[in-house]
Amino acid sequence: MKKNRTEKDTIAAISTPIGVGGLAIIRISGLKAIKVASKIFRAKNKKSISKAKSHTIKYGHIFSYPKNIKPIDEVLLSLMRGPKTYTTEDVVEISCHGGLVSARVILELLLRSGARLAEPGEFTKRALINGRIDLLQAEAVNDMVNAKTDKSLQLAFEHLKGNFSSSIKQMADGLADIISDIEAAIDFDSQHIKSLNKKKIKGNLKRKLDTLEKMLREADYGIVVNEGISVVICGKANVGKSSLMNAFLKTEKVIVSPIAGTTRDTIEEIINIKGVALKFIDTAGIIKSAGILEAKSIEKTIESLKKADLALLILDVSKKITSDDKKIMDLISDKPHIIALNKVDLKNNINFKSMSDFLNNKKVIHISAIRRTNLDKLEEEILKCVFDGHTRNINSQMINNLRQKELIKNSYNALSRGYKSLNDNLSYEFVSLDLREALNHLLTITGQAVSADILERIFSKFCIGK
Ligand SMILES: Nc1nc2c(ncn2[C@@H]2O[C@H](COP(=O)(O)OP(=O)(O)OP(=O)(O)O)[C@@H](O)[C@H]2O)c(=O)[nH]1
Ligand SMILES: [Mg+2]
Repeated sequence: MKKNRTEKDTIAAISTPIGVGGLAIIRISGLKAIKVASKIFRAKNKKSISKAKSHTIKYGHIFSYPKNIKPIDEVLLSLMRGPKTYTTEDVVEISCHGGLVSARVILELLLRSGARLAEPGEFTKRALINGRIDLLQAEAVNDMVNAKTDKSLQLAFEHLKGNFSSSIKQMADGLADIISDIEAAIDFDSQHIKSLNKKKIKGNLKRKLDTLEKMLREADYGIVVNEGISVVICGKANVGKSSLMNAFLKTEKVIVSPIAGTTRDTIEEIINIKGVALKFIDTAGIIKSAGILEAKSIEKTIESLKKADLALLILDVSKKITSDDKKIMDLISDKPHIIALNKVDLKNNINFKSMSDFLNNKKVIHISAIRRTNLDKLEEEILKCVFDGHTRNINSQMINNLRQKELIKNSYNALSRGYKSLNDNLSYEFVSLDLREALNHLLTITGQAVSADILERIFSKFCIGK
């Protein structure tokens, strides 16, 4: 990867969340990191930091720049000279008092002193471009920051440690060796081609196919653990959507009432179920002949339905199915969905026949939100809807996003074609073409062969300061 001009700039950003807190950290990286910091920092011992030893912490004050008369904050400054730093460049981190003002003022002073504001993920991007980490590890940095459950953190950390990268690189190296043997033989003569050990090559490719196949088998689980699932709780007014939300949360967080149309805004909460982060979205119920306010709420419900991974349709077993229920059935029919029949503690009045078209032998979970009946079954069904439902042990070769899954799938398919060509005794030229394609997909996973726009897409998901 080539460095462009802006990658030579010295960058700065606040690395901690904006808001009230004990401490805030401002990070600076680049050729002039120490020079820029020295313009606004005065150590208590009055020594300049420009000659300070690497990996040391200095106590002192921040002064405004260019007129450095009055101290602004009392800080600790960590000074790290490249290459043993996060970005491999010179890095300075200033720990100041948390809160809304201090870090922002210090950042402004740094920008005035010659640094430029970092783009989202730019520190990590530099670590990647400077070869300290690969693309899988860069993705893992973001996954660590965004982890919502202990399992997603564990999986991200496996990737960050580089074990997944090593497996992929090992496989890519092995494949490159086979390709070079085959291509060298092709370049010589038929005698050399005959001397290729086809049985050994086939055995080797088969082992690689098995490894890739196992990765693909576990991929959906890894992706769900990493990214979570969004589940929209929908249904007509008063069926008990908010009561179910509260039952999942084990608190009376959402307002519940016997009046139809209680919930107006969508309400989101994350719940950890077997290590998977389920984002439940409680929505306004659909009501016929709604007024302006209800109509706006229903618009929001429809919006959430579009975005969610899964719809959880709640029906009231004590009432007859109405056109409002049917309207929601229409809305979710093309989306993965689960049907829950609520209020099973009450008398059954529901007329299943009127919705037999929609039901079409689908599984229906009988629940009572108020009595917390069968919530475990409902949770199980939700997990089954997005992967096979079996929780697994996290391992270092587990795919955790769609990009990786697609590339592993493409690599697997190309390798399968190459393997088949060998079996069918086709010319080695065909075999090597497919193996080259498989290799290229593997190299894209770790970022050894990846385009600038893909990198941009990946880093745009990062926060500033990481
Ligand atoms: N008997 C019984 N009543 C329930 C159950 N779940 C909810 N209810 C009652 O049904 C009424 C409506 O509950 P909500 O949770 O507010 O219903 P909702 O679907 O969120 O309604 P809207 O926000 O108006 O769309 C309340 O009086 C709840 O106490 C249940 O499992 N059994
Ligand atoms: Mg409600």
